[in-house]
Amino acid sequence: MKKALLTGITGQDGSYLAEFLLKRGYEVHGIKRRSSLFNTDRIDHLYQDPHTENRRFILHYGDLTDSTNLIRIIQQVQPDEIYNLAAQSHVAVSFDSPEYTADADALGTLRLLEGIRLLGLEKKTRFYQASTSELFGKVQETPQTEKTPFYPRSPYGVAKLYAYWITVNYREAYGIYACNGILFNHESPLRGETFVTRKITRALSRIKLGLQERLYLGNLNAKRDWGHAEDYVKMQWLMLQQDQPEDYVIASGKQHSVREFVEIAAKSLDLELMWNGKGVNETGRDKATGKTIIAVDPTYFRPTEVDSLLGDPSKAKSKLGWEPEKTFEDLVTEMVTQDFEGAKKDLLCKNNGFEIAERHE
Ligand code: NDP
Ligand code: GDR
Repeated sequence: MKKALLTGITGQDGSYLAEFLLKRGYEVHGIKRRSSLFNTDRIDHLYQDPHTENRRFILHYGDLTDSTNLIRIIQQVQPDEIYNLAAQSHVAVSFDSPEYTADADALGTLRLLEGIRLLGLEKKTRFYQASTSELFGKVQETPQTEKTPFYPRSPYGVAKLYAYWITVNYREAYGIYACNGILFNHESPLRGETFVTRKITRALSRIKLGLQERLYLGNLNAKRDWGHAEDYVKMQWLMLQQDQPEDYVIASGKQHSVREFVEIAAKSLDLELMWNGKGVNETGRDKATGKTIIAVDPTYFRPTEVDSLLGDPSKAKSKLGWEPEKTFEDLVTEMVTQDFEGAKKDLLCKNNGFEIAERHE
């Protein structure tokens, strides 16, 4: 039985990948951080009681900023594959916490690779690094391929640049089977609530049911290449199953703006929109038309923005057989459907006298 060790198992990709690997018969080990509240919502359906015999889903406390702890876990697990999915993954937050982002995202990757080397696992343990389209940043050519030069535009992007190159370096220097998946934005109903897609589907669902007044966003003109996380984690696994370790762009090859995402999500909820909030009354709807207001709040602008990303997944198509199963429209529908169901539950609680927490950024 193969053993996989996942950092970031409590995140969006960690949850999908853990499920995927369990279905393929792996013993899955995950590193979770200690937190004052439960942080395992996304993987609770996979949980196996520690007293279960032959359990194949095992969690370890750990943190990417703590090398001795990482080394101890790798030593204990002796994994065939490590997937480094953990990161301070929010680009805007990286401007507020640049040093922590560098520690976790850049040095965290080094700590894992050093762990493999120090424990003499160079020939046994394969390593996947969650690299990102944010490496392209201020894009030098469109669409972006594995050969497009990097120009990161945030402390997050710069930290991930280090992680990208240290992965390449350990592959070349020590012969470790190590790969970078340069993944473009991928979303799902499990996406964190403060990333723009989930923020939109959640807010519009709540507006539809009268639980929220309006939606404040930043740059509506930013364009992204959005895919579905469930499709993308399969590629993370496939990258580690090849004869030779290589780096791959994973993208849908299609692009939409934030504004378009709002429009499509609103349409699926049958909501009429009005942009910019001019002439609004206090309910967040335009006085004259009653339409839902989307207002721009400069708080959400980034000091340096990545305006436009579009990936070319040709290499992954030809070498890994990349063929995503879900379209952009499937993605939006799935996210809206789930968030609308969540909003309906909140409304039910509210109507029956239970308080529901207002959760915003
Ligand atoms: P999430 O933000 O959903 O998950 C991040 C995970 O990392 C969480 O499990 C989080 O734990 C954990 N984590 C954060 N900091 C630390 C730390 N210091 N030590 C240990 N664990 C930590 O990210 P995604 O699942 O969306 O993304 C997975 C990876 O892929 C990330 O590295 C991201 O940067 C990268 N990526 C993501 C893309 C996307 O579009 N989703 C595209 C390209 C790359 P906790 O739950 O406790 O917060
Ligand atoms: P991104 O994702 O920065 O591409 O990083 P995010 O969804 O945060 O932003 C996408 C674009 O939308 C614009 N935007 C807003 N973004 C947020 N979060 N909130 C807003 O209110 C808002 N309004 C407009 C942003 O300016 C940006 O242009 C994600 C993360 O998952 C990274 O970890 C990953 O590496 C990259 O995708 C690929």
